[in-house]
Amino acid sequence: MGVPPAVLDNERAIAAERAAELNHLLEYHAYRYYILDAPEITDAAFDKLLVELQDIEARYPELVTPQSYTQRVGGGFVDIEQFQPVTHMARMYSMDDAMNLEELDEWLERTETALGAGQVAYTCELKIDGLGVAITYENGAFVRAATRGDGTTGEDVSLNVRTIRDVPMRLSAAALAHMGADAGVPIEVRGEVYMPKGSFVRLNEEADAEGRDPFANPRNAAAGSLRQKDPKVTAKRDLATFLYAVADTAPLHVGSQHEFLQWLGDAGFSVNPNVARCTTPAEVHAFCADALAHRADLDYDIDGVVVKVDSFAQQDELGFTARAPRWAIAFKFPPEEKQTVLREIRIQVGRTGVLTPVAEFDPVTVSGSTIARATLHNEDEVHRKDVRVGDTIVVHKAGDVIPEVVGPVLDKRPEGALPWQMPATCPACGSPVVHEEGEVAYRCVSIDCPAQVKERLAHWVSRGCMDIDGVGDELIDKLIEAGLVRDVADFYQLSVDDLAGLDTGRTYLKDDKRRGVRAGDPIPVGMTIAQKVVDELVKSKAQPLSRVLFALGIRHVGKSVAEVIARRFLTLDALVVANADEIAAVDGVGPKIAASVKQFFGVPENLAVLERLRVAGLTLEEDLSGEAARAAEEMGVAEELVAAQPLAGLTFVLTGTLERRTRDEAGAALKTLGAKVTGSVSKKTSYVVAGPGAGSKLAKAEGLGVSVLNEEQLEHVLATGEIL
Ligand code: 3BA
Repeated sequence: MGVPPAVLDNERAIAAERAAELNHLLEYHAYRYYILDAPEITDAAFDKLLVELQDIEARYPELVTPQSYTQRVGGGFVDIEQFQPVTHMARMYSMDDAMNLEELDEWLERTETALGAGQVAYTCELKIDGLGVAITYENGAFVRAATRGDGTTGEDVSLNVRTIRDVPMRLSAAALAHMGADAGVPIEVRGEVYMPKGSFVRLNEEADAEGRDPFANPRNAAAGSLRQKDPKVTAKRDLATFLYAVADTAPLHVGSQHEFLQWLGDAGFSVNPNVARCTTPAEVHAFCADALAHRADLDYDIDGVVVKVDSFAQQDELGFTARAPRWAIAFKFPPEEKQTVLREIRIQVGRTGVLTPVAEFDPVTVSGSTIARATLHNEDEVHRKDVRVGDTIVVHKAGDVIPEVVGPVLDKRPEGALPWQMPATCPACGSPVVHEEGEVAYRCVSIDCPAQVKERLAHWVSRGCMDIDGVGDELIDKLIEAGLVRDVADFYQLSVDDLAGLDTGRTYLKDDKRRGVRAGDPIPVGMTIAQKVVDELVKSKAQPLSRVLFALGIRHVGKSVAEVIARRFLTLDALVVANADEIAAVDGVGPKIAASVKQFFGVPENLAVLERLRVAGLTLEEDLSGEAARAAEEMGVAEELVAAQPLAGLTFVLTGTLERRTRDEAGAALKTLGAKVTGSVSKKTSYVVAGPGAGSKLAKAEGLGVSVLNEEQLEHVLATGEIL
């Protein structure tokens, strides 16, 4: 009202210009950080630029493009469908393999004969064990990414690849300048998406803590992450890339593989630094030997070396077979597998009673470390592999990290070796084991199975739980043996006297006349240590409810589930009386978890332990006070409302355009007041917030009779917690 249209146009133009500038800055600083590993600005300064861009795009949604940096945090751009088929610009060939040095030499000889002995230079690259992808740029801007697929057609994974931080959204000006008059020609670069080993280990630890199945190796983890339906999940996975090929080299104006790699690096891509231009077969050999020797030191998996004829002119002379270029060969590393003898399949009883078979074998060195056991996960897995006690087995390290039994060597199977069977009774307590419908796991359901008791106690004190330092596995064994601790509440009755004098499970290594001890004597817990343990126990009483919930070891309640439940209910008392529907309504919790929580609180023994914890002085509350202030400040809602959670149990769906906040911001603000926000309308939806331009969701809400709020009503809800 009252603002002339010309002024608005002008403001919009200024915003557009600033958005473009911010995008360039963000791309540049991301490049400094992720590719060059030499940031020029702090993380906070970077975040500030990103927030400024997000604000502009919130005000002018038409400025959001698929290339915008905001789309990299897993925003999801509506115009691009995920997993649609994509035809590659040119075929993505396979490579011929050389399985050993003889085969590599045969290829080198053939190549030298065809091109002239001593006339060939080779580019040697590490063979990254990731997933092949093709990324397309038009006029220097990212347009799409696809998996390799069958080499002709792959799947559109643009949304997910956009979240990979080392993939540039724009090619550098220098790289485009190098293309000269061809700068406008679309290019399709190719390479591998991989997950660093360290990130793989962390991801699996998380999966473990939350009761999800772990990934077998980094490659599977990368594949699973790349094929996520929700790019926000991919954005949180630490994926990275190495580029090494292109559909058509002509527009790049380079004459060889090493010049091409240089161009890729200049353009802003991540290129593996471990490459060499070799001018003799002997140098190629040396590169392969060196790569093999340093394989374990790299933070990513490699499964060989790719040797390519360097000169494009010479590549053209050799051409292709039906399947692969004649100018390249993949020298595959001999698999790092060893044979050993399976001595025992031991049953491990976890804290929730799950029986896990573990292979115990003669120690062998694989990928630089000695291994002697590997989990066999469950009964199905043992039968699928059909490993039997006494078998000679092949072992390796999945993703170079996790020991794994590959399978038996059938030729070496001793006579009379019997197929393995899950025991009918728990090896720790002798009670019958239960195999629940539709579950792979067998469990011991005895409440006081000593193995479970021990695991539960160890879980309680562990780092992510109550974080009680100084109470290790050995001490827990001794505490159980001495009859001092049977459940977690017993910890809080321990005195310094109880602890001092218990033996630590370790023995003196040397005689010590002054202290009157001899080598081999058990080392007792001293007063200092005993006092420290008691102090740690006292300190742990202040742990928030979320920690306690996780520490209790309720089935399906991992760290993050415990956190969302604690934030919703705030006190143990409120949670104990909540019904399953209320628990299931928490974002990130479902009926299965809710049922498990209710089941736990339905057991009188568990309630008795909780009561004793309360008497011992544990807080059993979640303190969101500091957090409420922070969330309130950030979202522009009242702190009292964040504390009161007036929208708990209500589910909102947002659709159409909002003026005052973006949909994401409005959703986040609703969540701080306790609401659940979902993407699709169903019978369970409490309210649909519809702005102008709302389409099918609004129609569906009306069809289902779900109440619809406009933006003004939404602001009222956020300001007062009440619905008009
Ligand atoms: N170089 C994989 N193919 C590779 C371009 C050719 C090629 C690979 C490579 C065909 C790696 C087959 C799938 C494919 C792009 C076709 C590499 C690696 N070069 N360094 C010779 O590190 N895994 N894979 N990908 N085009």
